This record gives sequence, C-alpha cells and structure tokens, in this order.
Amino acid sequence: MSYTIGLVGKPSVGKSTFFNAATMNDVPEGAYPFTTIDPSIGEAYVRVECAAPEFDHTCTPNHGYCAEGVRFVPTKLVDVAGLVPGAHEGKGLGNQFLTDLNEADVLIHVVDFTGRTDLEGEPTTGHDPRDDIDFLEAELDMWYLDILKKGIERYRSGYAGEEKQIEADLAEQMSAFGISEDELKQVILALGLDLDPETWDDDDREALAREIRIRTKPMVIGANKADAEAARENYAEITDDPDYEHLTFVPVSAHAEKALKKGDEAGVLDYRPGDAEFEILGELPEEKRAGLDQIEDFLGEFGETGVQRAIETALFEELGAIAVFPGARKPQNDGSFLQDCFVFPGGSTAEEFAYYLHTDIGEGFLHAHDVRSGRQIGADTELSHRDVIEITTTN
Ligand SMILES: Nc1nc2c(ncn2[C@@H]2O[C@H](COP(=O)(O)OP(=O)(O)O)[C@@H](O)[C@H]2O)c(=O)[nH]1
Ligand SMILES: [Mg+2]
Repeated sequence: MSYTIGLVGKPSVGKSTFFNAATMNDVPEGAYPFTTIDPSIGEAYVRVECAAPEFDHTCTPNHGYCAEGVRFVPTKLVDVAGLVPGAHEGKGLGNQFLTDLNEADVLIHVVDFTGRTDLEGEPTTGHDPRDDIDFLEAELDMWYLDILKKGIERYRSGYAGEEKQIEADLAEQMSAFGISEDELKQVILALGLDLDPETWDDDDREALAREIRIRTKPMVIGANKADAEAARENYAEITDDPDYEHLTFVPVSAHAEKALKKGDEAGVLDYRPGDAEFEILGELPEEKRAGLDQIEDFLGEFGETGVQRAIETALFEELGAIAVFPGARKPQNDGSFLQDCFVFPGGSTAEEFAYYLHTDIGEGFLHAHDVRSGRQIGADTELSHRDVIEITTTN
C-alpha cells in the first residue's frame, strides 16, 4: 500500500506543470484547455529527514533517493483531467475523472490564483478563485450525493423482515471511499439526524453527502501561479476570508519548480526540490538570469516553490500519515542501511507496522525495538513520525 494524491482543477490552472515539476515526467501541457486527455500517473516524493546520519552511516534507499540528509520517499501522483461542470454525471471526461478521484486518498486542488482563467479554463481577467473552490466542492458533493442516494435505495429495497441498518447499506455503497459503518453512524448522529433515512429531507441528504466527502477526500488548495502579482493579492484576501477557513492553502509556483528542476537536470544550477535556495553554476545568458532572479525573489518571499510543500501537506497534515524506517543500528553485511522508509497512517501500532511490512512479519511478531533509544516496545505501541523500528519475529 502507498498513498495516491490526485491533482484536480479546471483546465489551464497548471496541473500538468505541477505534475511534471513533481515527477519530471513529460506529459503534454499548454495554455489550452483539455490538452491533458489521459490522466497521468507518476512518482512524486515527500521529504523526510533521513535518520542515517544519527547513526553515523550512509543510507542506501531501495526507492526514491537521499540528498544531503533528506530522503525523498516516493508517493503516487495522478494528474486528474476532466473537471468540467457536470463531471459528476459523467459529462466531458467525467467518468475517467470519477475513477481517478475514487483512487485518490487525498486531493491537491490546483487553483489559478491570478484570476486570469474562467471556469472553462479560457483566458479572462478578474475571475474570483473562490468560484473554482466552490465549484469543485459542489461537484464532489453532488457525486457523493448520487452515491448516497443509491445507498438509501439499497436500504429501501432490503427485505422488510430483516434487521435493516442504514449505516451498513451506506458503507457498502460507499466502500470505495473506505468509510466504515461505525464512522458513518457517527457522521449521521453528529449531524443530528435519525438513523432512519425516511426521516431525511433534501437538505439532510446534502449535508450528509458533504460531511462524508470532507472526511473521506481531504484536500489541499495549491494556490498556483503565486509568482504573479495578481495571485498574491488574491491569496492574501482569500486566506483571510472566514468562509474558507476550513481549507489548507499552500502558495505554489509550479512554473518556478519546473524551471529549477530543469536547470538542475541540465547542470546549469544546483537545486534540491523544495529548498529555499539554489546555486547558479557558471555563466548564463542575461534573459535566463533575469528569470532566475524572479524565482529567487519568490523563494525569498514564500520560502519554497510550494510543489513539495503541497504534496507533504496533503500526506502528513491532511491525511495525518507518518514515515517510519524499518531497520537496525548498523548496516547489513552487504553495506545496505535504512533501505526503506514507509509512509502509512498515523496512529499505527508496532504490530500494524509489522503487518504492513509483510503478513509473515505481522503473524510472527514477537516484539519491536525503538532503534534510537534501544528500548523494547510492545505490539500496541503507537509509532511516531521518523521512528526507526526493528522487529523481532518468532520465525
Ligand atoms: N505564471 C505561472 N504560470 C503557470 C504556472 N503553472 C502553469 N502555468 C501556465 O499555465 C498554463 C496552463 O498550464 P498547464 O500545466 O497546461 O495547465 P492544466 O491544463 O491545468 O494541466 C500554461 O501556460 C503554463 O505555463 C505558474 O506557477 N505560474
Ligand atoms: Mg493538463
């Protein structure tokens, strides 16, 4: 298991640019709507401070890479095309859109904060980015509502004689969202609703769909094109708007991240993704230099381009995931050390971690050690972010 992050947004907001910057894959992009026909799947990374230096050894990652003490741990990123009005009914690329959304554990809603693209992704001026946020939330809510209604139908068509439970039918209908019967029951009751769907009106059903959506599809707003002045003004205004307090915003310049990564790849500059600075190597033409000066100003103001931060906020803050290193104090005989770093749900116990590594390890779980302190920990001990854990099994 690993997490899937879905990049969503109307056309021309910079999804492909963000995706390419994060994965350095080459998918078509351009200032025209619908250039991304197929959803693109790629490997992006979350940064985790490597534990190896604490043990005076060098890590040998199996996946991703390590750059000067920072592990870049892979995570799946999907460029989800097809957000158009009516996408929840399968309009446009709606069906593919919904399939991709289903698979995403968390979303990054890429929004053009300059206000220079309208709802269809066509050039305009003065568009309010809040409309885009409302539009996506409404589209998601309608999709959830459709599924909720099917769950209610399922409940109604159940045999009258049998003990019927609405939360069971809803959990079944919403299995793709990974919400349990217990959680559903809690949500229904928390909204002050009865456990009998026949007592719900339209508003109740909508409120319920929205609440389930918020819980099962957490979201970060990637406030993109923040390199433009107009975007900064909108950013200041919207992050100050109490109606949008429920959302997490990350200012992003996908453009800047891509330029820096390309420069690094070409050997023109030295840049580690997500860093606050970069170094220019050698001479550059005046025009390139000017572009980099602008990026430097942006980094000075925002601390980073925001691509890495949006991804990490999605996994570590919105989903509450943690990264844990399975390992020992010393390298193995072949020199390998801290080869793995896994990202999984926060609150997981040592035993759950063992199962996560392998069923055999879970089944044979005897005890675990916190490698840093050397202390033995029990099966029920909850792990923390960046723990280094050694597991002892019976086999
Ligand atoms: N100023 C600025 N323009 C950007 C940024 N990211 C993307 N763009 C531009 O926005 C347009 C649409 O980008 P694209 O990635 O194709 O958007 P998509 O349709 O959402 O996949 C292109 O002209 C990009 O160069 C950014 O961070 N800043
Ligand atoms: Mg695109």
